[in-house]
Amino acid sequence: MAYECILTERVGDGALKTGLIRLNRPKQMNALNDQLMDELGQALLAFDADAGIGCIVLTGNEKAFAAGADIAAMKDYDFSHTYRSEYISRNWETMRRVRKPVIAAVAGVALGGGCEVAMMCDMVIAADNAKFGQPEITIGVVPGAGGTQRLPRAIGKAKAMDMVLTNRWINAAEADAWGLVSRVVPADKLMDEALGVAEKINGLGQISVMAAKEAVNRAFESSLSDGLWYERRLFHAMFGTADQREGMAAFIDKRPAKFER
Ligand code: CO8
Repeated sequence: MAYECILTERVGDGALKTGLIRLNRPKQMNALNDQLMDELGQALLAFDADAGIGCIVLTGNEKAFAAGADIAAMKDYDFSHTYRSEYISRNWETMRRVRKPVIAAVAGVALGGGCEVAMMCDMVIAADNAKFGQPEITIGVVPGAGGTQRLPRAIGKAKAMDMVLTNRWINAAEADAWGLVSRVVPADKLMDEALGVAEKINGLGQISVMAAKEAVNRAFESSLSDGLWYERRLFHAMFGTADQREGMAAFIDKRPAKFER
């Protein structure tokens, strides 16, 4: 499939590959317009449905993961248009449907919708030059794709309010300390690290990987007792898989496991 605003490729040497998606509007700092978000949604769903792909890595370029929603495109929208067309949810919710792990590799700015897209991913790996912010308040709006909801869950109310109300940007070290990102690495090692993490996950049992992602995400959608019940049911279900038998037998036999492919 030919895309105009993103680049895609399959990466890796193992039986399961990584689906790599690069946001590719460099002149606009990867500002997110409808076409880009439509293409991103299509690419995510295509990799998710591809039995040869274990993990997806989403990245930008060295200056920008994404500088937010495309302001030039949305400046003339009115309430009627945004409401009727369900601006944002038409193509911004796709990430939630992806069952395989999605890793954001963030260098440069992740602002507004860019920060929100990173937060939709399952893990965020940041280059040491990464900057995160929610500047919507400075252009007369509020975050619209999860900034007021996922940010406080990630870093707590006090820090989230600071970022959302004052347009405070944080650097990679702060994002790491505050729990917004999983790891920080030197900028020139970003893709090696993200693809290495993906490759590690690709080597595991796919059913348990998808179930683990589902269970962690459930923690944000349910009470503790419901979440614990859900986790326990998934744990029990794993005993119906060949990967459970192989994984445990391999441990006992002191050999690498050969999971189903
Ligand atoms: N939209 C459109 N164009 C952009 C955007 C953007 N968000 N960000 C940068 N650009 C363009 C600039 O207009 C400029 O274009 P040109 O060369 O034609 O003038 C080019 O990218 C380079 O930008 P700068 O010259 O400004 O480069 P600097 O290095 O000086 O600054 C910054 C880079 C810091 C990223 C700066 O451009 C900036 O502050 N950008 C805007 C950041 C912002 O406010 N983002 C939030 C947008 S609102 C949002 O994301 C709401 C999300 C809600 C949910 C989703 C709804 C769809």
